[in-house]
Amino acid sequence: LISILLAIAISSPACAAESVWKTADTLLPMPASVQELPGSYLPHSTTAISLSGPDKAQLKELGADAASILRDAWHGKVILGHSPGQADVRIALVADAQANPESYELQIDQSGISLKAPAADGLFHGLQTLRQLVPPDSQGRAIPAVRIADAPRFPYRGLMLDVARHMIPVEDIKRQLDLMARYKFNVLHWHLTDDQGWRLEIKGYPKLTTVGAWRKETVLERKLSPYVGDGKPYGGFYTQAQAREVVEYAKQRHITVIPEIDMPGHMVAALAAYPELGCTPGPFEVRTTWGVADDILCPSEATFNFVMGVLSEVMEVFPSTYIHLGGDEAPTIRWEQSALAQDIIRREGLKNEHALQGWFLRRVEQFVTDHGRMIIGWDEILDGAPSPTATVMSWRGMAGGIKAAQLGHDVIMSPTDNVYLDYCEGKPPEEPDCMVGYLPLKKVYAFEPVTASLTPEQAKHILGGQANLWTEYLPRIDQVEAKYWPRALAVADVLWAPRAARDWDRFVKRLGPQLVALGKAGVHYRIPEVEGL
Ligand code: TNX
Repeated sequence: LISILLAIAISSPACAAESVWKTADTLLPMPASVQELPGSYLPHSTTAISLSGPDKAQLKELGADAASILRDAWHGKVILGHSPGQADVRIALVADAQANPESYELQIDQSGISLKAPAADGLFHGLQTLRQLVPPDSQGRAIPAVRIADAPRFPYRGLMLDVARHMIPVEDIKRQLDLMARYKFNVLHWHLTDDQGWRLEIKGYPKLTTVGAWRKETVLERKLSPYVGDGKPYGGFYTQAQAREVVEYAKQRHITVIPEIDMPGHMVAALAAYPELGCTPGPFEVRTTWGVADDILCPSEATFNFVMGVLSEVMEVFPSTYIHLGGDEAPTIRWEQSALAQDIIRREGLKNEHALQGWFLRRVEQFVTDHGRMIIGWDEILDGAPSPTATVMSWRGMAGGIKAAQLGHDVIMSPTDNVYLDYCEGKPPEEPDCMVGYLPLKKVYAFEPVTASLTPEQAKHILGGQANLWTEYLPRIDQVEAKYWPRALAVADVLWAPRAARDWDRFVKRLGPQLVALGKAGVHYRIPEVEGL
């Protein structure tokens, strides 16, 4: 009986459906549409690639990417520059001003592989999908024929990395960029400054890195208290040349690096270097404890000059449309006590210190927009009447983002509840190196940037989402990687795949091959405690 049932199963249409899932179940993020075709493609010992389209320089880069994917997979010879008629792999840029530049179509059939897109972004994403269909060392294996038509659900798909609390070497950042690209993230939000360290060289303000990049002790504290230091100094910074290198490396992977210079709070490292920027005389020390500091920038003309000087250099290094100005967790106590701050409040007819923070940020925003850029701020900026052109990053849950979208701001959703990857993945206290809060993989996968409380018009303001990694408890790169991976894969899927494709069990299935891939790449990922994996 069993063999009869098996025979029926193999020859029945259900079996065809099964192989659709086979292809789709290897892909992450899930494409917008995956359609099974009859047959398969068996690679030859030599693979010829054709490249067609207007932008030769871009095509050359993409051709090199394709060749490296196919060599890793099949270990055969790969030749670039054939005519499409003779090629096994046909890559084409087909300009279409109406189409989403990140979209692509990938078809595999007996005749080979064809990938086309309206822009280089789409071709690049298509190659990442191809990499998953032809994983490393899969020589001799036929690829089931399939047609994939794909485009992201959201245009902004980000990961944030905090290098202020712990310095992360350039090589390790590059490695995260490699992984991000594979899963179609397109933004790295680089948190470069905080109370515990200033990490970017600023030529006009050298003390930011001679003084502000170094703290007295390596911090060993387990939680917010009690504090334990080991007595050894800790620090480091990126030269502008290194930062440019990261920007360029990201660009080659179709990722934009958005720098954050957090102000007016989270600025104690800068105050340690230039105490005259504070409301009290100081001296200040680069902090060796975590949490929120009372000392913030004073809204003086000296501070504006400083901020403009810093941002001028930042904008030279980072070509991103957006510059992140922070704006989170700025206690008002110093401004309440400051004659200078109170004078501005009176002069400008402001209601209180929150309104003063709004005034401060609007003035800085003006400087940024005068340079043709736009700003992002954490959701606290809503307390100070931000200009409508400011994009709001909602971290204290979704409420700030919802309110911002209702007010007409663009929004990036980044709520602690779902996407704070510094929170514990294991049940506390099993994990020593995490922030309080329990965030297992399934809860990350439940992240939904668009809520029912938004009208379709308001929902258009939700540009996407971002997962944040604060590094208070993560001095080593293996710890950083274990916090990102694989939970960032859930974020990647949520932000790329159509809403209707959300399915936990199938996600778990699709995760399997990706964990194998992460393992092969030597990533220190954390094995999630998930049933059915
Ligand atoms: C809040 S999220 C912060 C960070 C901390 C983080 C820890 C945000 C804008 N500010 O300074 O590192 O919590 O989870």
